[in-house]
Amino acid sequence: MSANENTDGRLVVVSNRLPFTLKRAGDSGWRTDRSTGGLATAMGPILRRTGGIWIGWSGDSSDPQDERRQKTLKRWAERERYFAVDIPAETAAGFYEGYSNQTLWPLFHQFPSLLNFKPEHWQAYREANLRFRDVVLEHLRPGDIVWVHDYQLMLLPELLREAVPDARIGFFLHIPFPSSPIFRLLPRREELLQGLLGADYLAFHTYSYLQHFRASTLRILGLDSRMDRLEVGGRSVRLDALPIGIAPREFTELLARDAETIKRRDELRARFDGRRVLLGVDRLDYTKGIPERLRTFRRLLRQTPDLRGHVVLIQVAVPSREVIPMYKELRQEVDELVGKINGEFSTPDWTPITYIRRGIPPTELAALYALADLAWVTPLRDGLNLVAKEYVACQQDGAGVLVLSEFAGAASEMGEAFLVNPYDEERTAETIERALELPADTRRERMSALHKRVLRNNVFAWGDRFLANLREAANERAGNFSEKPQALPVESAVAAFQQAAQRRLLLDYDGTLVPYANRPQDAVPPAELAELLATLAADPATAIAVVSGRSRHDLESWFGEVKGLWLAAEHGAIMRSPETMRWELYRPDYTSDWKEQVSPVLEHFMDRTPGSLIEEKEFSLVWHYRMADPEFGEWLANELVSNLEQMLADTELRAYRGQKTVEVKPGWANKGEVLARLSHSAPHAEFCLAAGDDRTDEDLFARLREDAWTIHIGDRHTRAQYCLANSHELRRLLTRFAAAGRTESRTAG
Ligand code: ADQ
Repeated sequence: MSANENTDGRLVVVSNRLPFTLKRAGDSGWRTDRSTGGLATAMGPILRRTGGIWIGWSGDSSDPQDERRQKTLKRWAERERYFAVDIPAETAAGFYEGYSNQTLWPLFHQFPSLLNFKPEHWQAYREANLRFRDVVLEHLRPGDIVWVHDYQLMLLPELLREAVPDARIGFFLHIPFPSSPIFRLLPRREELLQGLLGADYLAFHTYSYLQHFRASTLRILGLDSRMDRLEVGGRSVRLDALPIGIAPREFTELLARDAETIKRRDELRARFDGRRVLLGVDRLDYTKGIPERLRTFRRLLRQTPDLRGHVVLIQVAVPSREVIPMYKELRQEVDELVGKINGEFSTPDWTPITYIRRGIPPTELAALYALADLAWVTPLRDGLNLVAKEYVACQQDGAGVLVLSEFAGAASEMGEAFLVNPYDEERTAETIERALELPADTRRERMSALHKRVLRNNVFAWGDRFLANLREAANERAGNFSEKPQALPVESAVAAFQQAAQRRLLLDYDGTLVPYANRPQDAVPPAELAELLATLAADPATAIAVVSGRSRHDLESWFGEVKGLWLAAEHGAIMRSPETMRWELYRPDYTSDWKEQVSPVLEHFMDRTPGSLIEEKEFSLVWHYRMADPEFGEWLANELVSNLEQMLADTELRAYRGQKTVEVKPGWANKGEVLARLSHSAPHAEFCLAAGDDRTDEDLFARLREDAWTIHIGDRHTRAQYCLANSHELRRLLTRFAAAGRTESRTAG
């Protein structure tokens, strides 16, 4: 069985850590610590259903030869199907504390000044990714689906793809993807992007991360993409925004049925009776905005004396990554701030901040979430933030308030929260004060909308969607894209042409029927080309169309006299049928008002690029840079497309990279659409051939039947089944067709 068949296959989850952690238990042996959390909860049922496995680092790098250690890991494998990757201590340090958490983490969270890069950390990162690859390969079976998680394993998709070209691979990034000017600062940025592009399906929490990723692949690798896909190495990579959810019942069940949780909640309620409880729950990480929160709280108490004695902030912070100096400093800073604020405001019967610096068990956490009047979730930057969702899940019929940072990915789907900019401590304090004063009904209304959404968009729905999309993407790749098109078997093509009673030929112009010229106006067809097309078009059994991005004026002046020839100009936005000889608009209501806004942008690029020029057509504007310095031209073209994409995001216009061009045109002006309108000519054509050389022709190839002869001119990656080296070869083929048509009509006559 091939890995591409649409079978359900086993799921192979790969993440830095397993749901289990291996810990030394004194001299007596080894202990297994279990970590809970949405991902483990969500993957559990899917892994059981698919007979799947989970691969990750054990968390320990000491004594791999120790027998008792090996026994423990063997037990994990047998009982849970968790397979541990062993990483030597030095590699683990460079990989985890080094490149992952001192290079990628700060940069991806928009803290470039905290970036610390060492070449040996990069080596360790690569080495660790290779070790993960080896363990995956050890277990991978045909038909399996591999789901790689997060920033520690960004090289893994490509490493797997090289080893098993038809593997089905998905990747989910749990942290933000930074904007491209920031991503560009990253040492080894190219390798990371290439690593990710080994996947069939790449998903992020939000559309803005996805956009940032696209901008980076465009600017750094020069790869053009659409919103939901990118083509690379003859493969298609599907892109998506898919925010993770939580397993709400992990919390709601505790509150509904677990005696200990209910008791704890009631105790806490009694203890804080008459006071409003504000709650922060975070890993102790500089991205979570804890000092900013504490300072904001201090400001609140300073400016509103009435609140003193009536509010408390419970801040729970679990220490993490403590070997990294930054984290140690943060811990100190938070300790000091809490001390100062409590020192400044405490009274014998009230302490403003209750600070818990450790992880707390789920029962306690659920009780706190149910208790809190306000959850204060204000990271400076956060991929998504699960705490926001966990709090909302515990507020069934509650009147709790969620104050959420606009820089948390969760903000993009939690519009009913009170969104704040955590750097603006003054306004955040105001928002908190205002939120606390709102009538309970208003608070309940906002919370209820959030609550329903958190329950519905849960982690199970997320996992199912990820896997369904990944399967679809992998199947599509296997089906649609030939890794390399074959050289056209010319004799077979001529024979098929000759035997067919009806034929249809769709031919691009520039780069296909004629070679490119430096200036578009110089690519004039030689007289024999018009004659050749005329000979082909004269045969009633053959419908033939020139389908070009050129203006109707160009096509008309070159081929206007050729009888029987279809002309499709501006990528099909306007067509002329050989019967009526009239040009017809695809969208009669089209207006070109948009050009006023887009022109200045293109002009700006033209001014910066000696040798480049702008061409205006009815439906599009094109920036040509064929004569510009090649590298500079490519670099600017990437930048231009990226700027235009942001500018045109809400319009029907799109920016496309062609052969040394950037073209802005309506999305519906596309060659794929031409086909529908041609179908009444030669409706029963058994022989259908399309030839083209650039991206716009791929739309046409994608729409054609599987038995069509799709021919790419050149050597780029393509959907086409066949290729020819250049326009001369294509014209030679067409000349053979013309001759074959004549022989046949002589025979018939
Ligand atoms: P994290 O950075 O770990 O996750 P977050 O999404 O808030 O951030 O998840 C933290 C988890 O730890 C929550 O489930 C929370 O309940 C728990 N937790 C935090 N402090 C605790 C404490 N003191 N005691 C017990 N439990 C505590 C990364 C990304 C996020 C993204 C997730 C999931 O950084 O942006 O939301 O992955 O994709």
